[in-house]
Amino acid sequence: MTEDFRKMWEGLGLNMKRHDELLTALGQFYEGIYLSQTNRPKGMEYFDFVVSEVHGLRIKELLDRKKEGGSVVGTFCVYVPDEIITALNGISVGLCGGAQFSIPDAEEVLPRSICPLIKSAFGFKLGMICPYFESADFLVGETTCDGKKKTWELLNEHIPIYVMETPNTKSDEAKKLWLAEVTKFKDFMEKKTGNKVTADKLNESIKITNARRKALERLYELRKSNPLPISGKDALLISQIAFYDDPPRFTAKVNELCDELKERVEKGIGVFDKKTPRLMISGTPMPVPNWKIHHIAETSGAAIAVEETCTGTRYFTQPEIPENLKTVDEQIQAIAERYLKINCACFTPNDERVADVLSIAKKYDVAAVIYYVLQFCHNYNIEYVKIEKALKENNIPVVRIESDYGEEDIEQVKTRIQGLLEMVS
Ligand code: BJ8
Repeated sequence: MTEDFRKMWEGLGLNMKRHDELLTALGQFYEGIYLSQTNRPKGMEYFDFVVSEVHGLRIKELLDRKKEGGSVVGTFCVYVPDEIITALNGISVGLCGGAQFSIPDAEEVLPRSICPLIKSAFGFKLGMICPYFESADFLVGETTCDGKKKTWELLNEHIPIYVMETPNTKSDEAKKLWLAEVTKFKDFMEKKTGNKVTADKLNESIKITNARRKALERLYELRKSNPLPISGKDALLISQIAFYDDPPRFTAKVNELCDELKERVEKGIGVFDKKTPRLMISGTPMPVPNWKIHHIAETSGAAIAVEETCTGTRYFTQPEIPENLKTVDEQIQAIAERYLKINCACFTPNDERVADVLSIAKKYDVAAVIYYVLQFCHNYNIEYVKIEKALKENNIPVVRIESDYGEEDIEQVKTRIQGLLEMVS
């Protein structure tokens, strides 16, 4: 099978030397971070398998779907409506980069002083390293931050990218703009795929996407228990995999895992001692393989109970889209409304996010918060001021950690997390 995969990667035009190096590094990294954990739920075996096959079987599935007339659509933000992509026989794959590996490739072109998530993704394309990028027919970007929207212009020189204009406010005018953008995206997708959206197809894809979010919500509900039935690291991995695995299969596997976790909760079985301080992470998303903060925290005497990030609660907490609307217009309206409820720091003002952080911290009974900012992300960095104030007023200690994907600051991050833990013990 490996020989077949090699042929597949060569067929995609990957830089095989760099790709081999990446796979080796990823395998070693994963082993050290994930397989070293003890008392993991049995249901994690599926997710370990997905990681081991991340460039193999899943890529083969994507290419097989393309042969049958499907399109692979690369995305970078939870604002891009998966429902529309799925209804048009598309497969959405999240392409945000979480690896240091591709950053030197990006820095050949991009300034160094921009967010590592953008550089990592851009570097994967530039270096021809990632089979997801090379499988994608086209990409969908958004204008959520300056770094992204200017990078799309450069990425477009390598692969076609359609850009959705995401508003900066949630005013009535912004709602109209967003509805128009979602409608335009549907029209674009129809033209690009040669398919036509029908209410039936859209209801079907709404059901698939709702089910995936509900499964994640169930997983997070179980993380409210003490002791925690699953580590934060494992929960993060599941959220990351949600962005590229086959949605119905992913949903079934998360639900199977949740059945096991429910049993653990009933029997009082946990992965950490009951007295381990529970922490929340709030801030920028953590795409694969960014497991840095979780790993440092959970090997420093803390347990991560919840993430208020787009690889966490921001992905699934908005109200469900109704599954039985009669017309495409009503469905598009409902999709636009649902997505505009995501409280990303790109909005101003954004008091809803401050309220979310407080309420999540309380619901998950956390002792403290790690506010995580990817270097050079001004939106999340500046928003910290309000979040810190609100948390402090509620006697919830918080530390801001601004970091990248490198290893240079690991000791410093560890010291800061240990300092936070001293405050709560
Ligand atoms: S909805 S958080 S996925 S934009 S790329 S803003 S880290 S400087 S990712 Fe995001 Fe959508 Fe918002 Fe969520 Fe900052 Fe980096 Fe920009 Fe980033």
